[in-house]
Amino acid sequence: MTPAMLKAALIAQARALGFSDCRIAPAQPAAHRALFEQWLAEGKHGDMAWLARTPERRTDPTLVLPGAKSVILLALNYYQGGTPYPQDQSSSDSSSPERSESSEAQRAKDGPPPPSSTEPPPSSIAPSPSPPYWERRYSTGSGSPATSIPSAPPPASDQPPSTTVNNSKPPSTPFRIARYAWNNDYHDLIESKLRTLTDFLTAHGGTQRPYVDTGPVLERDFASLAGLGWGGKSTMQIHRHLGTWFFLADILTTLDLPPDAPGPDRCGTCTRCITACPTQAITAPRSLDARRCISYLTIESKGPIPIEFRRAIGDRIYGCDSCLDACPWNRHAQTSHEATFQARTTIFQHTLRDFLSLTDDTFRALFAKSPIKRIKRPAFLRNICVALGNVGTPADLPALEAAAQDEHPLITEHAQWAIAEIRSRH
Ligand code: B12
Ligand code: SF4
Ligand code: SF4
Repeated sequence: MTPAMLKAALIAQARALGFSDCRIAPAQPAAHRALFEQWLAEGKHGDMAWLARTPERRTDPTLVLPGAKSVILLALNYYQGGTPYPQDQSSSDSSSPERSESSEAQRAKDGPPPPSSTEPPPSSIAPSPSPPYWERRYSTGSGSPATSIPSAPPPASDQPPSTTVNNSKPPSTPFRIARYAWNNDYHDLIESKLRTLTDFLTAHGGTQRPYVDTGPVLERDFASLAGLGWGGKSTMQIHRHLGTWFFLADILTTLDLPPDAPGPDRCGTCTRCITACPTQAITAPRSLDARRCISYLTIESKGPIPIEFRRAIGDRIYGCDSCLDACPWNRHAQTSHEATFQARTTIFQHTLRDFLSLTDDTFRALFAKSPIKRIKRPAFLRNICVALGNVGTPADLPALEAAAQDEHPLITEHAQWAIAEIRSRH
């Protein structure tokens, strides 16, 4: 089999496994490794010491897998709509997430839709009996692409589609959890898919290392090199068809596969993500100070949340999607077919106050297989207290007063802060 044939077979397998895109970068030092090193030197990784442990390996795949020739980049769509409550999908799922206005009112604000385009789908995914979503969406039903496209995919221009993004919270959610954590942990699902691809490559003589942010690889840097989207000003990797709502996975391989070409930066003059960030964590285009990021503060940081950020966290209890919600390229995001990412009802039927009564055991049971389980009860209840401090009412005070007696000092201190915040408001 020639390298080109092997690549085509790999892409077909990736698609059959549910990946939305699969592209190849040469295994060479990361293009923006100097930026990564500077970021570490400035301490912007905060307490994530593991990021600074072996920067030379993280920026050079041949040090992770000696003899590596190619980095295979894979994208898996996890978008499940604008709200975890299916009954609310009709008002918020159609184009931009987190819209609380009717789509008609929103359209009036947005102005005309983007120009119709016949731009082809990403070239690295070749046609197959099960076409990817963008072909299905625009197909006539016979499996062949439609000649007239009813609603346009993102324009080919280097400017983002023009749209007004309503950044208010989705209807009737008493709290916000980042979409990627609405249900099961993506690592388990993606790792099993990567094993299938790795077995296939091994059978063709390759040695592989598969990762889904589980290894020292600057995934977004290699994704940009392979043309799997571009590095947005929010630092999110953006794909013309998926927006930002996809996970990245990669496989280092000793097989020499034909690389894909990088694509253009399509952020243009837009700066919506920077404006939308509640904590000004995006300190400059493509530069994020993790210590200010709500995702870091509510997930990665194990200690107390600095007072200066508590109010800005609002009702977010795990992660943050604000710079993603603000991105106009998400206007065309399509719902993922992976049912494992659909919001878990048992989590979303809770009120903020209910979470305060979780014990270690009930916490583990509620968040079994969820990424939230990883932060453990004390950090989760810390987050709940911050959210209650921001959106709670006097009715929440008895539950907070009980939490203020918790044996874990992290919970106690945040509960006391929340009580003082509610009392100062009422
Ligand atoms: C540490 C980490 C975090 C940290 C730090 C994030 C950060 N921006 O650095 C925290 C906890 C804050 C975080 C938050 C989130 N994360 Co995170 N995170 C990671 C992790 C494990 C490492 C990232 C890293 O190395 N950061 C260091 C900085 C310097 O690197 P970088 O951000 O990747 O930036 C490089 C590229 O942007 C590259 N680059 C690429 N193209 C271009 C183009 C130009 C012109 C330039 C100048 C640079 C450039 O240059 C930079 C330096 O090399 C990756 C997985 C991985 N192995 O990469 C997931 C990952 C980046 N996270 C992911 C997700 C989903 C999130 C959240 C959305 C979760 C949430 N909803 O709460 C937020 C988003 C916040 C944000 N705006 O980035 C996904 C992103 C997928 C995507 N489409 O981009 C990843 C890839 C995990 C995965 N396997 O899918 N994360
Ligand atoms: S995830 Fe939230 S806090 Fe972090 S950079 Fe994006 S908008 Fe800012
Ligand atoms: S919101 Fe940010 S990432 Fe998205 S197009 Fe605008 S500048 Fe780029």
